[in-house]
Amino acid sequence: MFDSLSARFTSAFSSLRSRGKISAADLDSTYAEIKQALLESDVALEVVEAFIAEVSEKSNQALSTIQSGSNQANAIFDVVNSSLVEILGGAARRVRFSKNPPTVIMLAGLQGAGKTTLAGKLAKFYADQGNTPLLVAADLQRPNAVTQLQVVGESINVPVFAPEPGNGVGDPVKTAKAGVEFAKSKQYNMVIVDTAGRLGIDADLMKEASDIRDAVKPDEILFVVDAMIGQDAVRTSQAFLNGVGFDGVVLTKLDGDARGGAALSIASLTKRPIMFASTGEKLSDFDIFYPERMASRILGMGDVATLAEQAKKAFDSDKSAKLEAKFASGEDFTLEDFLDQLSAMSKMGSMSKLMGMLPGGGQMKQLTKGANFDESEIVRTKAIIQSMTPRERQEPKVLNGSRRARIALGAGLKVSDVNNLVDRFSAAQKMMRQIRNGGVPAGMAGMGMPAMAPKPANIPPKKKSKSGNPAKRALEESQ
Ligand SMILES: Nc1nc2c(ncn2[C@@H]2O[C@H](COP(=O)(O)OP(=O)(O)OP(=O)(O)O)[C@@H](O)[C@H]2O)c(=O)[nH]1
Ligand SMILES: [Mg+2]
Repeated sequence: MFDSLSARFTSAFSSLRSRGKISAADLDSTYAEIKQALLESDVALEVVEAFIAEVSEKSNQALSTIQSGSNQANAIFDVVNSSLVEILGGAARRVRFSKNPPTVIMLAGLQGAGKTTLAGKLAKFYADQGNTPLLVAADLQRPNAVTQLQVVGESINVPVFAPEPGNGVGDPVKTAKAGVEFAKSKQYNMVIVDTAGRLGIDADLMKEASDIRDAVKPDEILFVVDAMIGQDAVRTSQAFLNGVGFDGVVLTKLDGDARGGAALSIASLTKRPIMFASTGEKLSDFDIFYPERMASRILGMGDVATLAEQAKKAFDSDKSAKLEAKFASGEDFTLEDFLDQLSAMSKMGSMSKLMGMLPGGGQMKQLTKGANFDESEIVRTKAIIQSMTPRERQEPKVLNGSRRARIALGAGLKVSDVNNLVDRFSAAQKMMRQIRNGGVPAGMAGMGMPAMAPKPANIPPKKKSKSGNPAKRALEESQ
């Protein structure tokens, strides 16, 4: 998302920063470049024009008091940044909880936009904060829509209210109303109503959605929209705004290759804030939408705030503190610690997702397009460590030939893969000892990242098992 837009902004500003004093012609060419970049990202023309007009007016004001070229470029950058934040909806708004629970959230949007997935994500997000959500299946259009929501609900332990045979089957309005009544009687504090999607702007389905709205009087109607929608964003969001009305927008599939124009157009045209962002198929691929963070990403400054939050979530703080204490006390970093770190890293997401959050990451991603960040190397490394006994993880030196053969078999890999890992791990461990002892490690060998560490030649295990007795050996290896 936004990679090419971000690369264009970065290049426009780096050429502006390289000028001495900024002339009117420099400004014009910068605006032209920004305009072109936004249009190519599918931002609606009227939004682009309003944006450029605002930026040029504010820049002129800012420049009237600044003399030096680099300060001028920075002032324009600040103006563009704040205008981007503004068209993305300004300060993020949160769901308004009703004074009389349950708080009712209704989802509306085109077919396949991601409503049912979002229903699960919202339920999980709010349940994790101590709320008691109930999911209501008011999509009775597709035969398996109810089952889909039930599967989602089960996976997060959130109950789903669905019509029972003979009880208002086929009537989504009655189902939605009964669902809210049920939530009231059972004291759920939140109801999330999933509705049927529509292929295009379908009058019947639009009426169904507005009937559901009138029946359940939602506190929030969220318009769920696929970020890939491109230029159709304007027409579709206007149709939903007129047909059903909505209080906030949820952008889905932000993990895809969409050019991102929808994000910039919708909030600006409908004057409704983007409240949440959906970034993958997993129920945890979801976050509050922060306009400042998105603007920062578009401008090539990355999203370090989200990265830090994800790291905090992924790395168990107790474990991290223990590891730090262990390191300080002179104890060795073990394969068990390494496994913890690898698991936390995989929880943070794919390398390309993480790179997109680093300053300049968008550009890096463009430059390294197609480069193979070997995510499967992490999976293989985890499989090897997981096939080890606790003792082997603590004391890799016990790893003789037969243990290595057993581990390779358990992980479904070759003995040379196990050898490789153990060798690289030993190199990393040695380097950490050198750092701790104030020495300068020889090179950065074995940074702990198996995919990045240089591979030493495969050394076959030298020693045979200590014990020739198979029973004794099995006992030895079970430790
Ligand atoms: N990559 C990605 N896929 C998503 C995201 N959200 C939903 N999907 C996928 O998009 C497809 C459609 O999602 P649904 O949640 O069923 O969409 P819906 O709006 O309920 O569709 P209808 O019920 O047919 O109107 C599914 O395959 C989801 O897994 C997202 O943020 N990223
Ligand atoms: Mg659905």
